[in-house]
Amino acid sequence: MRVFRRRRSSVVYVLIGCAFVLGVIWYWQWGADSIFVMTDEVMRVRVKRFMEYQSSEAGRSGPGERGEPVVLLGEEKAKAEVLMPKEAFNRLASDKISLERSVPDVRDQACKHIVYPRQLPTASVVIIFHNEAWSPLLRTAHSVVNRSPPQYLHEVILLDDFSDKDFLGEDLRKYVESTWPDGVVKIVRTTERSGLIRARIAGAKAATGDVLIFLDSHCEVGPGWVEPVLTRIQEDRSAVVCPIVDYIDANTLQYSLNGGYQVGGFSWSMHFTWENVPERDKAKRKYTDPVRSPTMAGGLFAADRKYFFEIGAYDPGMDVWGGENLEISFRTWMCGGKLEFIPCSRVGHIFRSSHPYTFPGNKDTHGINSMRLAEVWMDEYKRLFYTHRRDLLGQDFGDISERLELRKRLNCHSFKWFLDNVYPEKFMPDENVHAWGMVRNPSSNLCMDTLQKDEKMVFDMGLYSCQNGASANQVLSLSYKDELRREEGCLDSGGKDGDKLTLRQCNQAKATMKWKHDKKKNKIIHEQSGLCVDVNGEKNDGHPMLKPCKDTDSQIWTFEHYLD
Ligand code: UD2
Ligand code: MN
Repeated sequence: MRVFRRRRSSVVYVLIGCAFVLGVIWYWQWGADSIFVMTDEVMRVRVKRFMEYQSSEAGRSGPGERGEPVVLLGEEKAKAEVLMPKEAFNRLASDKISLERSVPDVRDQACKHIVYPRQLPTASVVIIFHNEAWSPLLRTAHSVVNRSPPQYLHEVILLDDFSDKDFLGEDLRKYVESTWPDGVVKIVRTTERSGLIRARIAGAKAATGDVLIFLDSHCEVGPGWVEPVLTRIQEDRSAVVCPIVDYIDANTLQYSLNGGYQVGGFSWSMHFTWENVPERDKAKRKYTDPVRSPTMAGGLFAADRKYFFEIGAYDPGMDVWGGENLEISFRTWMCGGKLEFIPCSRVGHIFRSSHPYTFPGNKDTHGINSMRLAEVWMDEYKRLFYTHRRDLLGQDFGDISERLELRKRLNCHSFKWFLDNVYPEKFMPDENVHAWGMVRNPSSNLCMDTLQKDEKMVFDMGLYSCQNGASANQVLSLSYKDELRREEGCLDSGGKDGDKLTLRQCNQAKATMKWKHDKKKNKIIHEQSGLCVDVNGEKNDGHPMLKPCKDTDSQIWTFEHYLD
């Protein structure tokens, strides 16, 4: 028995040895050559195709070329209007435009003169989609292939998150295989609806290039978009970087420049916001330099592939949509990385007013995902999130133990560190203020209330029965700068008898936005005019207004909390 086993194993060794020797001979004779000839040939074809597109781009003609708007008329217009609410963008207009249309070069002049290194890491562009329409999806893929030099484009991964539209099955496969026979564009499919967060993780796992670049499935990249991104990550592998997001109009598909010079912030209700670049960052840099940003919008960004996984990829416990953008932002900063916008890299995105897909179980995934984010990363500041989302208190947000372990393992900073060091401009409604909470007129038991108006708009502050701290609409702060404010909006007034209190973007230079209040007299005085805030007989849904100061109950106001 033993003899037999020994004899069998020696036969195996001899066979392995022979196979190895034959392998070496084959590789030496033909292998190396044939491998290199193959890749050279593929690259040659790709470079040729790229050059052809580049040289023909300026001369292209047809609807929507150079990013121009497509305006439908008559019957087509009527048909488009019926489709719009369902698809949340004008598919008929989009279908009229070539999948390879040209877009305007909206970069700053200075960007065009930068010489980037010849040797750069390669990119895997991951485009996730669920039931995306045909033309925006393929226009995204074509724009990436046509405008990324082939030596830097390792692959484009179309990550299908379990779409159930027929044309995204076989038709898509055939189109991709016949259009890009070299395999540069690949389709990877999830086997269940994963939501955009887990879909991105799946895409990242399938990728093999040096750098991951994520895009939504309705984008068009601009000329020279990829080189500045790869250059920055080559310089610093801990930089997670975002292109500037230009606008593609959902109705006309017009590509237009995002002229704002802005970075990302957030609201305490855990929504992404755009903020002007702080003066301190403007002063020490050229326009073309990367600009640091506290947060990212979410869809369009790049990271070193290995680094992306080292700092925890995404929270796989997050569903469908929302919250992941602030989670990756806070985590990147708190765990030793940095987040930046690259002004010379531009990518257009179709901004849609609603989601053209379902949310399984009709769950508020933004709310629940944000709970996970707040519980793992925001320490005591999660209170400010729950002030806005009291409805979520007590809801099940699943198991977060692995994310807490990740935070420990990476030895990440506290959220306070993030606020102090990365986002010192962020206003905290209940810290470093004289008073905050409900602003109440005791005799009427009415409180100042936003009446749920959209705080990005300008509107008059309202009055509503006090909700005993249960309504985020009634939280106001009296800041050290004598503002009466919400997160971003401050109360302003013309200063005449009967004027209402208008909430608009805070502006410290405006004297009409300064208010005085002292605990003893309990009046709120408009500094510039010397008039007092008065309930003036208004009821629920009414408005407080300015009146000459006098000794009356309707001018008494108390804050819920006083801090000094
Ligand atoms: C923004 C981001 C988006 C994401 C989201 C917050 C930009 C330009 N877009 O919303 O990327 O960060 O904020 O979560 O910053 N998708 C799936 N599976 C799903 C649902 C969506 O694959 O279950 C795909 C979808 O087809 C699209 C992408 O995820 O390509 C983002 O979805 P969106 O375009 O509806 O999100 P958007 O732009 O409103
Ligand atoms: Mn999108």
